[in-house]
Amino acid sequence: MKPAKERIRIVEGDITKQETDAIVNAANSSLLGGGGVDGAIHRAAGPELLEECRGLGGCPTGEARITKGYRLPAKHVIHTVGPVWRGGNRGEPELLAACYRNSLKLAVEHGVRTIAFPSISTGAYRFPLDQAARIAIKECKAFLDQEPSIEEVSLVCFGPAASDAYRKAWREVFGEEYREG
Ligand code: AR6
Repeated sequence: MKPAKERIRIVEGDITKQETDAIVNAANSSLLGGGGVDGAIHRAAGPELLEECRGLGGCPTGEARITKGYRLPAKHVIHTVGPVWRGGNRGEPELLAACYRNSLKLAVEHGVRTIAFPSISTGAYRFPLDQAARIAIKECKAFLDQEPSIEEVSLVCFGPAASDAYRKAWREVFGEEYREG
């Protein structure tokens, strides 16, 4: 098994374009669409995605649900609901960590080998980016250390500020610079 640090990538771009087995959506608990990355995923996937989501009956914060990807390059969409930042003392860090863990668990159950995550909760839900990036990398590392079936996790950064924050968090978690490739 390759070490976790060789199976996690930091990429800058649009998650709807990722050609991974699954992409993760930063949804809200209704699972009926919204703005940000959720809006972009629903637009790119087409109306069948909303139809399937209607049948799921929502999703609590910290949990995850899976659907097909429809018109997306990705075969599956894993919808997870991040916490709204309310100052950090309402269980937000643990709930965000649970989003990564539960999404990866669902991915394994569905035979997903490559998966792309957006920076959950760091847009409309206002989770501080530096802390969220650290949680994302730490949780992906811990999961991959225990689970050989996931070949690649892409952490998709929407712009250079997010990409810088993830690189900084990488140094904190792995104790070395992030290297492409
Ligand atoms: N590809 C990758 N990342 C993106 C994209 C994209 N196409 N578009 C935005 N981001 P947000 P949240 C980044 O607000 O904070 C929705 O309305 C963005 O820069 O999408 O979890 C839902 O329905 C940010 O870093 O999600 C919920 O109501 C990150 O994605 C609520 O927003 C997350 O920002 C969820 O809020």
